[in-house]
Amino acid sequence: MPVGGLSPLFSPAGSGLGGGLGGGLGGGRKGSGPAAFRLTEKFVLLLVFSAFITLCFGAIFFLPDSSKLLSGVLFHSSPALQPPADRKPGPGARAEDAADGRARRGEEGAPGDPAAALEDNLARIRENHERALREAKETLQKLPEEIQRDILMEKEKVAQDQLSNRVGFKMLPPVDLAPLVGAIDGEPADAAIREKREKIKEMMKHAWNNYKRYAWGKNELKPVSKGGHSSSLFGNIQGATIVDALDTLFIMKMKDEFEEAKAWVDENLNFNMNAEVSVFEVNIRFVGGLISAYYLSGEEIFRKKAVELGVKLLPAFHTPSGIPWALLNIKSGIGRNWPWASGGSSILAEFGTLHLEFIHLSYLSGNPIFADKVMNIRTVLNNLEKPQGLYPNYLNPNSGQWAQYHVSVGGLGDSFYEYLLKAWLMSDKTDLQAKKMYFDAIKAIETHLIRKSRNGLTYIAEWKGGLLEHKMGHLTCFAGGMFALGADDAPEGLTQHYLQLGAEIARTCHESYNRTFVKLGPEAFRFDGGVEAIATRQNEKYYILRPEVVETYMYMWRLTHDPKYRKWAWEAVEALEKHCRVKGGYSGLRDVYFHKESYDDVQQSFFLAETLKYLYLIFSDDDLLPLEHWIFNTEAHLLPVLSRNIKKVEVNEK
Ligand code: DMJ
Repeated sequence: MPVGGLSPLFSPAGSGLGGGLGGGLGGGRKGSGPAAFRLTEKFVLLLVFSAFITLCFGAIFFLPDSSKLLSGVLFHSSPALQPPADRKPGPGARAEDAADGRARRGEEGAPGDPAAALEDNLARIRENHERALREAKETLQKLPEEIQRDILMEKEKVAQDQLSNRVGFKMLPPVDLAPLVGAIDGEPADAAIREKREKIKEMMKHAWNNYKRYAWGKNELKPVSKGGHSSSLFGNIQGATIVDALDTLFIMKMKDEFEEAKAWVDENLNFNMNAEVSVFEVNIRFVGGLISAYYLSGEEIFRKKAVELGVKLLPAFHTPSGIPWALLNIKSGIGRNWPWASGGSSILAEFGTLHLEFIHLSYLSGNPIFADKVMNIRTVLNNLEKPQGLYPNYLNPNSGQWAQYHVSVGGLGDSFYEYLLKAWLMSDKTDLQAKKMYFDAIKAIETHLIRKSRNGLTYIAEWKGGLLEHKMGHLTCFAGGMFALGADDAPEGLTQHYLQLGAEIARTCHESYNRTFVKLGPEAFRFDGGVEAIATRQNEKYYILRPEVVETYMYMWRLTHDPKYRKWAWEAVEALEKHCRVKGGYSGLRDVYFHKESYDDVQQSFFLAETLKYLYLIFSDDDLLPLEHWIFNTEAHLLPVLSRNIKKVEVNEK
């Protein structure tokens, strides 16, 4: 490979250089008489000549302190010659040899001995020469693309270091925090609704207080065994529940709790560790949670931590295509993909769910690097050929090509589509590329994946190389809200159609809840083998406090005000209270069809970030977090729409 790689570099340039010099020299000799050299002699002469030139230049340029050498060698002026032990050797094995030599001489001869100094300097010339040759050889063995990538990585490292320093030295740009529209209140006039809203706040208190009591500072709570729960998704980063809960605490006006969470972030949230994390999870929960808390409260500490973490995530993008790795060691900057992912691929729902947070990181740091990264992902995806207009879930970051043709609006694909729509909305409807990609994608999804069951339930199946698996995940249920949220801007007069589609998905997902014993839905439900909206496999019957169904109810409520969505949301509240609430918090269930609760003993952080927040909003007035002003990231964290009139941020260099 290196040989093949070198030939395009060398052939045209090599022949050009050889021809030019040879012709020039030869021509000169010819004119001087019959003693003209033969071609081989010319070549040998040329080689000797260039070796000599290289040696001379090497002596001048590669010697760390050539002035000392010159003064020592040419003028025998001892003051310039320091005792050998004072000098620093260059890198590499030869440097150690030279240092050894110097040390030995230091023992033998007196400091300032000119002969020793000369020998020392020559050793250094040799050593630097060899290093330069080694590096040149290594570079020449690389493919042109690799060389280009190395240069880019170097440049980026410098940019990242500068950015880290800026964060460290509190040099982030001033941000124009436009007046926050509807960040609190939304108290309903109707007393019965108010009471329901209060009940949800009480649930948040129960979840928070128990986390605080039994798992403070850990990622999540084990509500049955009453201890901390750690997921490998966050490596050693701690405090997922605290960061995920911040904005929910804020909008529920749980001020004391918000303050204690802020103090914990300030004193304990630490990213300087040797930890391998999921780039996606850390982004949606930590970066998203911190940015959201910053916008709501205006507290600088949240912005600082968000940018600091964003910088840590940047090495994940060091792949040939710029499609990031799924997993990253935030200390070493080494990334890799999930071992189970088809052909070492990155996952669509993971690398496609960074856009919103990274656009805000650029805004909040005054540095375009974050936006550049996600815009490159966009470009790669936009340029790729899509089978039937669909986006497969697996993409190889080395080749920049799709791997396995598996398409899903649930796990592995879901939030990529959500982020296309929300990128368009968050840009104040200026990101037309995102809009087009979103509407093209959902058109293809409708054609190839959306089906109706025999009894009229609309569902979204999964597509595997052209064949449908008639299964829908709990995760897929978010799509009802997504279709409805985008409906207003739908092309070809399809607004009503997409609103209707959202309503149908909401109904199907409600059915998946209603057909269980506990009235909370399973992880996945099927439409085959004579069943509709029911889980048939034991390993798909669990419920882990996920939000997607109530998320869709929230959007449908806001966009239609059909009271059935409040009714369905309340059913979910009652079911959570009856089956998931335990003394030590809220727990997921292993089987939603089983008459006796079997707890999974995890209070997921997204229960506080998402499930309880969406429920609270359903029982609030619409002026709490109006949808025209706020975008919910996929973890329900709040990102303000970046108004097209927003002042450009200046980097404060002082
Ligand atoms: C959350 O972390 C996010 O909603 C994500 O998009 C999907 N999975 C969980 C909740 O189910």
